[in-house]
This record gives sequence, C-alpha cells and structure tokens, in this order.
Amino acid sequence: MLFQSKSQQVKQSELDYDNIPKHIAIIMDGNGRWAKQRALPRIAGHREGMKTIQKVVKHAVDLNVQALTLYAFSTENWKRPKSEVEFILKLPSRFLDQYLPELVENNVRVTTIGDFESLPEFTQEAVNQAKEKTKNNTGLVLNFALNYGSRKELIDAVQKISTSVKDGDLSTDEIDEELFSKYLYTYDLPEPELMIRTSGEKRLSNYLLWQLAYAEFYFTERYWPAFDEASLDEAILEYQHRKRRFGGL
Ligand code: V0D
Repeated sequence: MLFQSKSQQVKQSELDYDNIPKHIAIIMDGNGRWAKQRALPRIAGHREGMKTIQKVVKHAVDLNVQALTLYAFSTENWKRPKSEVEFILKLPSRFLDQYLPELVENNVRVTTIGDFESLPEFTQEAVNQAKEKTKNNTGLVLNFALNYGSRKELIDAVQKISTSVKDGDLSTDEIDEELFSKYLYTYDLPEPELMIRTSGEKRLSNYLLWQLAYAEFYFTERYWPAFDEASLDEAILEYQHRKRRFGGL
C-alpha cells in the first residue's frame, strides 16, 4: 500500500480485508491481442503474461487468498499453430527458472489440474520439480490448469465413481454433491468464489463448470499482460459490492 499511487490507495482502502475470496479462478486471455496491438509477435504477449502471473500471485499472497487457479493451457489450445504450441509448452520451465525462488520465499504451493501425463516430458519435469520443492508450503495454493478441460474432468469423475460402485466400494445412494466434488481434480480446494476473465470474452470455455456454480463472474476488457495489482483489487471490490447487495437475502 505504501508504494502505490494516491488513486490506488483510495481503491485499496475500500477493500474489505475480512471478505477476500478464498479461491479466485482466472482465465488469462488476450496475450496474443496485447502483442498484436504493439506489432509484436504473439510469443511476446505470452512472455509478458508470465510477468503478470508473478505480480498477481504476489498480490494474492498479500491479500491472504487461499487458492488461485490459472487457466494456462486448455485441451483446445493444441489446435493452435505447432510453433506457438511448442513455445507455450516451454513456458512453465522458463517461468519457474525465473520465479520459483520467489514462490518458495512467499510460502506458495504449486499444483496443477488437467491431463498432465499428455504434456511433453520436459514440461512435466519442470512442473514436477516445482511441485516437489513447494509441497510442504502452507500459504497460497497456485494451481495451474494445464491441458485442462472441464467436461473431461466430469467424465473422469463419473468413470472413477462407476468403478467404485462396480467394485462394491460405493453404493449409488451415497453419490451426492459432496461426494461428487471429491472425485474432481479440485477435491482438496475450496470452491472458487470469484472468476475473472480478461480481454473482453464473456464465455466459460470449458473451465471449472461444476466448481463455478455459485461464483461471481468478473469480466474486464483489459488484456492479461496489462492486468496488475490494481486490476485484481478492482475485481475483488466488485465481488464485495455484489456480495453486500445480496448478502441480506
Ligand atoms: C501462456 C499467460 C506460466 C497465459 C502466461 C503450458 C498463456 C504465460 C506457466 C506455468 C503460460 C505453468 C505451470 C507451472 C509454472 C508456470 C504457463 C502455460 C502457459 C501452459 F508450474 N505461464 N504459462 N503455462 N503462459
């Protein structure tokens, strides 16, 4: 707070620090468009997008957010040009080379959701090292949705539950919402209370369909590389206003 401009201080003072969403889910959209606007190659947008991740993580830590889930690569992203996909799949290793020490300092635990085994070896290895180095950290859970698709997650859950029933380890009348959520990739996380999508698109794009049932949705025109600490404050402030308006009901 001390180091921010006056206009941001006003915003910050409006935030209710006792009503910060426990879990925030973000779709980091608009990296390519940010680059195009500056006549830069798309990969420059992805590189800048990594800086935004670190800013937002640090700020989420300061706000005592418990979990942050970032949509980094969807199962549909494989359809992009091969050269771009190759570049993107190297980003976890580049990100961690640069920022892992800081994540460790901040007591952050790195996790992932999605079809991890279908990612290239070098991507898996980099991420596994980060998971291993941070597994005992007790602060913010930084959860990357990597090669993630929500319908696939739901089908995986149904298959696992069916197997348990077939093996006689579970009876059908035990299947309720609470049990079902324990079969999702997010079994150990609180439900996201706020979903942010940058870059003006107003779609869910197969992201956390079950988990976002009760979340507030916040859309901003801002491209992901231009998102920052003040943008996160703005989103949380809007979340708090909506909660206050409906809280009495
Ligand atoms: C591209 C903007 C960090 C969004 C940010 C493989 C699109 C840059 C990671 C990362 C991506 C993932 C796991 C991890 C540490 C870092 C990342 C992807 C794309 C998809 F443990 N940035 N980033 N992963 N972009």
